[in-house]
Amino acid sequence: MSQDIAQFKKDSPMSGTLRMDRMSHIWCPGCGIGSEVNAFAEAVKRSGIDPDKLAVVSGIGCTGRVAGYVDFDSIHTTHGRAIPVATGLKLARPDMKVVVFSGEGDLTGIGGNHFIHAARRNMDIVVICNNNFTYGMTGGQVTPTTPHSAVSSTTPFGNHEYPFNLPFLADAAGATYIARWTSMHSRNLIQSMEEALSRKGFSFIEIISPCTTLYLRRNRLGDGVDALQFYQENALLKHGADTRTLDLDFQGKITIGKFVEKDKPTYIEALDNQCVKVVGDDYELYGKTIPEREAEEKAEKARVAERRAAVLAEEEKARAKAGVVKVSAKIPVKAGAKKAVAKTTKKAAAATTKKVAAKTVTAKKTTAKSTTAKKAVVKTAKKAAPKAKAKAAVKKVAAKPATKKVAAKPAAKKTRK
Ligand SMILES: Cc1ncc(C[n+]2csc(CCOP(=O)(O)OP(=O)(O)O)c2C)c(N)n1
Ligand code: SF4
Ligand SMILES: [Mg+2]
Repeated sequence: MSQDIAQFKKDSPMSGTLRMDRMSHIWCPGCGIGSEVNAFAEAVKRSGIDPDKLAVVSGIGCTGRVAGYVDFDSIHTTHGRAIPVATGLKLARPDMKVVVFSGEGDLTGIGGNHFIHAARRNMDIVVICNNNFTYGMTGGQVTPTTPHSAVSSTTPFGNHEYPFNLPFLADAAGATYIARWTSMHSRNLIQSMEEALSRKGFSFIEIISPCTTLYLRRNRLGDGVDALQFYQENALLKHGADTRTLDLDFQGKITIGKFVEKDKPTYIEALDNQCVKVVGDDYELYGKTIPEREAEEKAEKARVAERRAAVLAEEEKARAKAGVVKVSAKIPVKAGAKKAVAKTTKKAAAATTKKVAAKTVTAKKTTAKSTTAKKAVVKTAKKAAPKAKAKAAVKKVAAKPATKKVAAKPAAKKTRK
């Protein structure tokens, strides 16, 4: 490695969360996995979680390679077994945040049984599922989510099976946090991953993602950029949507958002409750009583909050320096809440515009005495006006839902030979 590249890797904003020494990665150009990993690294950084208390488990597949690129403890385990390995890890180290990052084939094909039982138990893990509708690594075979009629190497005349609606599957099985995004929705993804990392219980995030080399090419859907444009034009934001309505058709609309967020005792909490009933308050897990473990948890939570506040303050400083407006907020589950956020953001935008305008007027009043001063004021006012407009525009964008309802771009045509 040349000295320059070594320095570049060392200076990368991702070093510390991603293993820059292992770059470049194996993923194809346009594949969605890279941006998802980037979003994950960003979410971890912002979450305030101690990197030494985070573990990532992946199964086999292109997505399974994620475990090899994160700079946390990680396990690249066997096909379909990411969830049982993560479960074992969580039971052995309840103080750790355990994340599964795997493909839909790994998680819901060969690993489907583990998936539903971990959700049923409300196992305290975060499951991030890269859903590219195909077994990417092994040559583009049909998976449990391949849309009806899509072409794959094992369904050359079109898939005749009915695909899983993953959010509904997770919901029916008992998951307590469920969201779906596409690999294009980086900002939502970061927020959603941050939320999932900061809560307890089985959290499931599905990410619709392009497998450019096998799925897109085989279905004549263009390249990675075409896929992102398709997501942009066909994603419908619907927080709190009924998970039964989230089926995906071949090149149809993609409902995205946070659909479920609820509290329920986790597997370990339910076990604790049961054991206290049987053994009494002397019950211990790993030599610690429940109040002792709760105290430790509380102390760790305070440390996480402190680290998070420091990271956000740094970000705020950088934003202020660059003149960028803050847009982050907790994702609302209901559409009504979303409207409220939009309203508040719009109000804030109007207030900022007024403030800037007022500043300009004050400057005019106080300094416009001499002709040169007047000239300077005109200059300032001219400068301030587009700035105010730009600021208002940025806020306006923030106030809009992350995606717009756009008239369906004709689905990229699937022509078969
Ligand atoms: C027990 C077992 N069966 C089959 C395989 C072959 N195999 C490796 S990866 C893979 C598919 C992975 O698909 P997915 O999870 O969707 O990940 P992607 O490559 O699409 O990211 C299969 C079938 C294996 N490694 N082990
Ligand atoms: S084969 Fe598909 S899933 Fe695998 S890296 Fe390439 S584009 Fe991504
Ligand atoms: Mg896949």
